[in-house]
Amino acid sequence: MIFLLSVTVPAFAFDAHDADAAFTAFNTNFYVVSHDLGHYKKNTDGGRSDFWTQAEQIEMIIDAYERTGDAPTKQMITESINGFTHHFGQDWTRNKFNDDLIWMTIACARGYLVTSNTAFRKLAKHHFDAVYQRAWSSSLDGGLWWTTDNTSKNACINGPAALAACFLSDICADKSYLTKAQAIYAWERMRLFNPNTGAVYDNIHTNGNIGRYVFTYNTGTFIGAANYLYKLTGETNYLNDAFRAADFTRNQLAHGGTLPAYGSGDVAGFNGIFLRWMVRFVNDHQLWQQYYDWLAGNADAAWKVRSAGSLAWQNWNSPTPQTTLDAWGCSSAVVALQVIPSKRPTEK
Ligand code: 7K2
Repeated sequence: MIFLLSVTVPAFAFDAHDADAAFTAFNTNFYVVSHDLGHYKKNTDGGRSDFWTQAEQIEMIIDAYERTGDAPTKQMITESINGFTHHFGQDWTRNKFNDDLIWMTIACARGYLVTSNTAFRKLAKHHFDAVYQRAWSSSLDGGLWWTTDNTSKNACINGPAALAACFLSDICADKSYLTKAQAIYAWERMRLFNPNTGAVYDNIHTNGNIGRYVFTYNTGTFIGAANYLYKLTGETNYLNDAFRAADFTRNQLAHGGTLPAYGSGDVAGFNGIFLRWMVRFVNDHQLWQQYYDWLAGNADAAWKVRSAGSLAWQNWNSPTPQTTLDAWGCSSAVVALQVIPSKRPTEK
């Protein structure tokens, strides 16, 4: 019976109802709330998503809210940030991963923007400041260390931190954060970005060795930071960088089609992060003619692999298996359906 169900899921193109259905199914399977404290499970068997994947799933809720403006979704943003601080505390600096703190900083800054809850802004400011203080150094000509072990400077901290500083410049009305955002971005561009190809390399070790592999979450946050810095400064060089990284992702990482089929673990949700910042860039500059077909093709591919229960895992080339599924892996498809418009927007 389960076998029959699994082969009779129709393969329709996605529409706005599908975006609702994807978010609802995800929450049915993974969301836990009690006493107004929310969190996402680790997988369909239970557990709890860890620090940074929990933070990124809060961003997914914010993506859904930004699409619909639904009051229950807004409530979930508050519940899940409160659930996070109930579990991890109000000060996260015992966690040695600077990137972890910054992912949640971005979630809190965005959470503040949509709820006006100043406690969320305070969390964002406190943790950005703590990371900047402990992680910026002149070693390797600047940039932020990935962890407090100070052994490498990675794209996964510098791109998100540049973004976080842009958000803080806005929400704290404090231009010193813009200065920091520009410095962090300039360092990442100098050390980890290849302006000829658009590649955003993963990291540089203290010995100068560069990890030249490129993940979609790193091109995504680089595009997000470049786009935000353009918005705050009007400098067109930032936009040129964003185009380069976008085209590298489309042409080299996705080969013009479906984003990479990542395995399980931390990598499983990388494409959702890419799409969130990529679509923001496309929308801000009305680049739909250039990118809509590719983006919508990805949302379509993500939705087509869904299970009978409407969960879609992270490999958008292959049907979602009837096994234990990780929430983090299933979150990329949900993000795709929230941020990519189901109808081609008419360019303004
Ligand atoms: O090596 C870093 C990064 O440069 C690389 O892109 C990814 C690939 O792996 C790590 S970042 C993953 C960490 C995030 N913070 C929480 C840690 O548990 C996790 O290892 O996946």
